[in-house]
Amino acid sequence: MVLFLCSERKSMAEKILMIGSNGQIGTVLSKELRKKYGGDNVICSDIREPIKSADPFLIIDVLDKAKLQSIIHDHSITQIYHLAALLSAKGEQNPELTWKINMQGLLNVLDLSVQENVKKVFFPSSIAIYGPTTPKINTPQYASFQPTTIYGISKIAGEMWCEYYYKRYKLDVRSIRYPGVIGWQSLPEGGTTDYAVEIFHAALKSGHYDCFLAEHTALPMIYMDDAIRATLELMEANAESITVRTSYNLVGMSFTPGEIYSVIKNKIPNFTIQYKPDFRQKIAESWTESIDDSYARKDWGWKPNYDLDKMCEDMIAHLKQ
Ligand code: AKB
Repeated sequence: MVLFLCSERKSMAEKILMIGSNGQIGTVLSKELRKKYGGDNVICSDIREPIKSADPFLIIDVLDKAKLQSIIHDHSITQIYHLAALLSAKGEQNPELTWKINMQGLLNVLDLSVQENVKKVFFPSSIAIYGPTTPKINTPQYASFQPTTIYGISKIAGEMWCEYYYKRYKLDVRSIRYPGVIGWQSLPEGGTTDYAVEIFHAALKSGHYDCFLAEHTALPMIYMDDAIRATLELMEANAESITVRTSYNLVGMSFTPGEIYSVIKNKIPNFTIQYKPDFRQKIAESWTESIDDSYARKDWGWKPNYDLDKMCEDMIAHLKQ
């Protein structure tokens, strides 16, 4: 009877919980979800209050399982977007804490989703799962993945847990391996691909950028608009069309710091750059340069809209405003 009421209630309206909504992707994705499902139906949450308030908002530490359970239960949550994680560069400064937040946090979400009858879960994976044994060009969906960072290790393990929960408990978990995400709306924090956002702010503010990666280091990237659209398209796809239950390869473009610098310089002629690679260079070198995302294209119709030129134009136009 209780189960019946529960599933009946959940078929009436979506109630979404986003965990880690203050981050680079969460800030933008939560707004899009609110447009789609209605403001009151998307509960944002993080361990700190956001800079700009976004009601309804709750303080949640994903490691506090009891509190998380009562929130999922009391709000009759039907979908969870679990975005809370420490990224590649910051993760290396505290591997134990990174493992705890990234891994235990995900396990709490998966476990409670089964217990509380949550219909769908989104888990962001990353290009950080790739490593020195992974083919660097056109990286296939299935290959050898031996990541070198604790962030990458937590993401590949997380992917396996998602597939396990899908197979064992029929939990509808969906996931994307995000490349570096570039957007004007929010700032990334603690990642290796952060340079590709910082460079725009520096170009417009001071006209100079000290780049922490070397000039010729190519990495896969995606513009925020494409990343958000991909996430929503994946979450709305028919469950039968999803053939990958670990995480989908996905890419918008690939470029080096030298290449993005010259596109920006075309638009801001006095812009200068100096390459000062630090510990993040080694992380970037362990990742791949370009990605084969044909599974995402075939299964749910993925197609990026932005290449390097179009992205730079849009970024500069928005940041100038
Ligand atoms: C990072 O650089 O750590 C992230 C990522 C690629 O997941 N942006």
